[in-house]
Amino acid sequence: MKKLFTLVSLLMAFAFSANALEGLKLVGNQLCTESGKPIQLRGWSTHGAWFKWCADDESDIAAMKNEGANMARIANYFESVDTGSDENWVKGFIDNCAKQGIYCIVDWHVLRNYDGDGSKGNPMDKVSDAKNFFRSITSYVREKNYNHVLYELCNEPNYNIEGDPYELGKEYVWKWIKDYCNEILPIIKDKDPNAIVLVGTPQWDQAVVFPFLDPIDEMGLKVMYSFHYYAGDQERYLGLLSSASAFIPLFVTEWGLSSHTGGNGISTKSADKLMAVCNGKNLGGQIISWANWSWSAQDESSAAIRNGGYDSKNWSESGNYIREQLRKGDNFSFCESSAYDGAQVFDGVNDFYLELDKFDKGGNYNAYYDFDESWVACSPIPCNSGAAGMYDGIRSDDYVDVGYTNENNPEDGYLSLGYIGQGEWVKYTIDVKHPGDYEFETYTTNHIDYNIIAFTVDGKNALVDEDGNEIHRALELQTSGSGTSEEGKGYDQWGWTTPVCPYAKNKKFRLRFNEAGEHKLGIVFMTSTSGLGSLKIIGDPGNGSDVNDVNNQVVSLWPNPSEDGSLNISVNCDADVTIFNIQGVAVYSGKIAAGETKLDASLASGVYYVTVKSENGISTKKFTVK
Ligand code: IDC
Repeated sequence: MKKLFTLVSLLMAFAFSANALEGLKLVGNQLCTESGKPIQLRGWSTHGAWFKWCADDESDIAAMKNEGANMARIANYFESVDTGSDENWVKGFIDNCAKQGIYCIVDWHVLRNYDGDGSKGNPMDKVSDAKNFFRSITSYVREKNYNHVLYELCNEPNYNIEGDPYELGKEYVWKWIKDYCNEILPIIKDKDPNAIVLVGTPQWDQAVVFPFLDPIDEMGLKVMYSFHYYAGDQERYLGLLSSASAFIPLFVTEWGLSSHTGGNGISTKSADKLMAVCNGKNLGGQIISWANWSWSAQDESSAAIRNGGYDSKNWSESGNYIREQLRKGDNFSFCESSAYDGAQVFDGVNDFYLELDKFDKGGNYNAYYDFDESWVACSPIPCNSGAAGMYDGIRSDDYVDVGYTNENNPEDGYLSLGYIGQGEWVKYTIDVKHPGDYEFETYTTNHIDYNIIAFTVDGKNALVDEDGNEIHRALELQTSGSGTSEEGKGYDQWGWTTPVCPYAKNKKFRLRFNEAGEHKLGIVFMTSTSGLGSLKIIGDPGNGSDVNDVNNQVVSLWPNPSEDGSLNISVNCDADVTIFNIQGVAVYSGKIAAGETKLDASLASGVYYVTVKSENGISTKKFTVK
């Protein structure tokens, strides 16, 4: 039977050999084909090499493809639990994927340190083996001129202690990963610089805040970050994927329908939620690729195949669930929400206080992501234990937990967000009258939580530092007053504070609105957070008077559209000019004097924003290059 299948698939491979795969690239955070079309890679991960009988010749890859997969992940375990790293198996697998015309991920399967104290998954422990491995694989890929191979540098770096992803990853694991990337990325850059590179995140690929809180040096490569999910017992992490999607390119390089042990039955409800997030219901509107654990006949619920193998159609429940997902093909659906009670108006001149109870309409997954539709205990990890609609009458059909900052005297305070779990986000429709970068403050308590917060405008990062750069895209809320941060205390002590970045403590941060008009402002909680009373966006009085209005100082911008990438700009005071592309990346910056200036920025065709900053303020205008 297997032979017949092999013959048929070889014939098919021959017939379709003209179907060469397109290379992959990133457009903003979105994985796309070379021609710029968003693509979702879907399929299975292999088990370790000791189960390679399920993934050792071309018929195995053909069987995956036959079920609708366009990608396979090769889990190259490299330590004593199995037969060790098997480079030849990996190379053969790469060849077979090429023949079948599907993409593949080469995964250096960091799991734990078997030689050390048996607990920590520090990728640096085996860095010289990893370097040899990636040198050999990238050389092979280059020699064969392949463009279908993605590299996953380290499966699941971890400290092997259950708990909050931020706290535990903070001290150790992200530093390990950064050091490791500094060793491995140059090897990839040398031999296969156009490949997609997948970088693991702390706490078994769940602490996805680090890449945008404290970014690595990506060395100009196309880097995406891994997230892992086990439906049986890890639903409390799903919001992290949903929220991080607005900030970084993500790839679910491993997920199972089982619990994280690989066993304990399957949880299709939780799996459905992951599929919805991957298919576009996430803050960033990102289409997220995934690989399911596992393509094997291991005797555990996560395995796709039962004894007897796929050619006798002996699929497991997990296998059948994945086959059903694959059969659906592209099945995308994005968040939709609308203003609760008209847009909240920020005139750009006066300080603006966001009314937190007036989040958008549209419900969970659309207007917000709130983990606990019903109460869920999730000890020992701090997460959202609040009841939906904490107070009767306040949006009680929704799950966002709204309370008062002053319970004894509600009039004297704000309606606040509370019981905030990691990965939750809330959207507000806000009408911005003057574009620009604005300072802000938050009304916070004396908290005990980790309090990492981020902001989006229209699903993209909105945080810039005082130099206008988007490097650190998450901040830490500061305690109010001098209160204690002991557990259970300080929740009722509120005050205005300015969030700071723990990795750039002296920098000031601002919220950027590129254009006037209605926008969706997203407030994003990347860790558990004790409470948010209000957000104050500080107005710029300069925006109010005609004399100081920098908008009026831009006499004109022409031609728009520009034909050749150059642009004339006319201002009546000295100013700094920065041009951003549609992804928010600065592509030009310089100083101009009052009067007319021709900017020769040699811009490629596309849509851009030019920001003009002078001592009087800031203004942003949109233009197009043909
Ligand atoms: C598990 C396998 C199991 C094997 C074990 C070896 O399912 O058969 O005995 O590895 O350590 C991961 C890992 C992945 C695990 C999987 C399930 O990346 O190697 O596979 N899992 O426990 N992370 C979370 C879950």
